[in-house]
Amino acid sequence: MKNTYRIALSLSFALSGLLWRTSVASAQSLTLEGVLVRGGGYTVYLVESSGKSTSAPVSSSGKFSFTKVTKTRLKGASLQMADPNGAYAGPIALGGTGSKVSTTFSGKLASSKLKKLSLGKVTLKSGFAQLAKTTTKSLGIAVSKATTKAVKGKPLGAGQLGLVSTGSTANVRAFVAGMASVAGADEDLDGIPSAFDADDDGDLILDPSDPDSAGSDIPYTTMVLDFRNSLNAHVRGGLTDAAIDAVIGGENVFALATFISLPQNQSSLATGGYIVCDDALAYCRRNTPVGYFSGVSESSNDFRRPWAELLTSAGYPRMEKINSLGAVVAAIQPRVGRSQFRPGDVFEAVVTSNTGEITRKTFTLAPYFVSVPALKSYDAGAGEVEVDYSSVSTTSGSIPGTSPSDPIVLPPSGQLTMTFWRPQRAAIRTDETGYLDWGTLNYGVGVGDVQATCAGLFTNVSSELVADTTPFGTGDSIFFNQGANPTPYRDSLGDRPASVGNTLGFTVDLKTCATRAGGNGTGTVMVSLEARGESVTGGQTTARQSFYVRFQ
Ligand SMILES: [Ca+2]
Ligand SMILES: [Ca+2]
Ligand SMILES: [Ca+2]
Repeated sequence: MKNTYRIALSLSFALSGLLWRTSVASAQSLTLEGVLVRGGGYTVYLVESSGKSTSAPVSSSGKFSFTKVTKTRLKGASLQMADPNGAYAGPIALGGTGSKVSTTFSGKLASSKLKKLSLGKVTLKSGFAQLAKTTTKSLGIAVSKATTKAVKGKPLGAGQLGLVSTGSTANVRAFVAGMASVAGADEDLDGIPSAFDADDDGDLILDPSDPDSAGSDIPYTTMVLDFRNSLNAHVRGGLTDAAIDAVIGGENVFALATFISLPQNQSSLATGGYIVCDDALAYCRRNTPVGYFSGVSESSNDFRRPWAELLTSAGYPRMEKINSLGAVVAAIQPRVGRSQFRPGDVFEAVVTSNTGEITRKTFTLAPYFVSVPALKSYDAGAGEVEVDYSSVSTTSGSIPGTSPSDPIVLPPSGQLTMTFWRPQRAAIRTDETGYLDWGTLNYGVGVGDVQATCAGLFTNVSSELVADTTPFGTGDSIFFNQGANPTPYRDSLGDRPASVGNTLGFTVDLKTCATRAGGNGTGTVMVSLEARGESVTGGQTTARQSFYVRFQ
C-alpha cells in the first residue's frame, strides 16, 4: 500500500496524456449506428480503450447512434450496454461464435471515404448481445482479432460482472497493476472492459481488495457501525434485506466515493463535473437525486448538502473539483436501499472546464460491503466475554462498549484481545448464493482520534492474517500522513460463504498505541476495528465497527 497509489497515478498521467494528444490528429468524422432489437430503453456505451466513453440512448425501435466518431477513437473501443433499470447488461460481441470472440474494433475502415458505419441488427442475449453481420465489408469497419474468451460465443465475463477466473498470469496482473488507468481495456480477456469488470485481472480477487488494482479509478464505499447498529451475517437476525437497506440507505453510516484522476493537462483545465445516470437510479438521476453529498476530508463546505442542491443548469448532480488532489470527486450517501443500489449499476462521470466538457468516464458500481467486521467476543483481562448484540438495538439497551458511559474497561496493561467475524458482500456470480465473507482484506485497529498505526503492538494474531513487513512510514513513522499502514494484517483467505466458525483474532496493546502517538492513554476513547481494501484513487473501501473502551 502506502506509496502505490501515487506511483500508479503518475503512470496514468503519462499514458493518458499520450492518448489524448494522438486523438487530436485524426479528422475523419463518422457516424456509428445500429439497431438493438427489443432494446428500447437500453443505453449503449462506446467505451474507448483509454476509458473515455460516450453514451447513446436506444429508441423504442431499437436504434442507437454515435456521431463525430473517429477511427482513432474506435481503435480498441468496445460497445457496452445498460438495461432500462440502469444495470450493466454486458458487452456487444462484434464477431466470433465459439470459444473466442471479438469485442473491440480495430479502427481500420473498409473505405477512407466512409461517413457512416452501420452495425445493423444487434441481438440481445443473456448478459451480452451479438451482431448479425460481422464482415468488415458489411460493417464498414474491421473488428479486432477474436481474443476474448467465450463459451459458445458468450464472453466469459458476461452476466458475472467479470468475476470469472481467466487463468490470470503474472504478466496480466503486472500489466493491470502498471496500467491501472486503462479503464477501457480488457486485460483478462473476459469481454468486460476494466471499468465495468469487478475483477479486471481474472484472479477472482475483487478489484477493491486486489493489490494488482491499487491506484485505479475504482469507486469505493465506506461503512461505519457501532454495537447498536452493527450488521454482520452472525449478529442478531443476520443479514436481511431490511437490515441492510436500513444501513445502505441510512444517514452518515454508508458512503460511496467516485474519484477521477486526471492527466495534468486536463487537471489544470477542469473546474468540476457531474454524474449522468439512468432515471431508474434514484440516488444519482437528473433533477431529483435523493443522495446526500457528504464529501471527503478535502471537500469544501459548499459540497456538504443534499445532492439535489448541487445540480447543474441541466439538472445533473455535480462533482467537486478538489485542486489539492488534482481530482474530480463525488462522495455521497445514496440514501436508497439495495434494490436501487446494485453492483453493476452504470453511471458516467463527466469532467468539465469553464468552456465545456473535457472528458467522461463510465463506471459500474463495484461490489460493496453489506456488513462490518464484528466483534464476536473479547477479553479485557477478566476472561472471554461474548458480545451480546441481542441485548441492544439502535434505540434501547446497553452492553459494555455501546457508549462512552458504558465502556469496555481495559486492564492496566491496556491490552484487548478480540475475536471477530469478517464483513460480508452479496453474491455476484451466478454460482454464488446468499452472503460471502469478503476475503483478502487488510485489518487493523484505530484508537480515538490518534492518526497513527498500532502496527508492532499486535500479539496472538490468527494464522490466516499475514503481517505487512513494512507497516511504518517514512523514517519508521507511525503516523498515517507519513505513510504508516492503519491496517497492517492481510487476510490470506479468499471470498467464501459466510460461516459462524470463520473468525479472526488478535490482541492489541491499545494503551501503548495511544501513548506512543502523543495521547495520554487515560479516560474513555472510541476504538475502531477496521477492514479495508487496497488503495484506489482517493481512498479505499472500508468497513469499520466502533466501540468504547476505558483505560485505567
Ligand atoms: Ca474479469
Ligand atoms: Ca475484463
Ligand atoms: Ca482481481
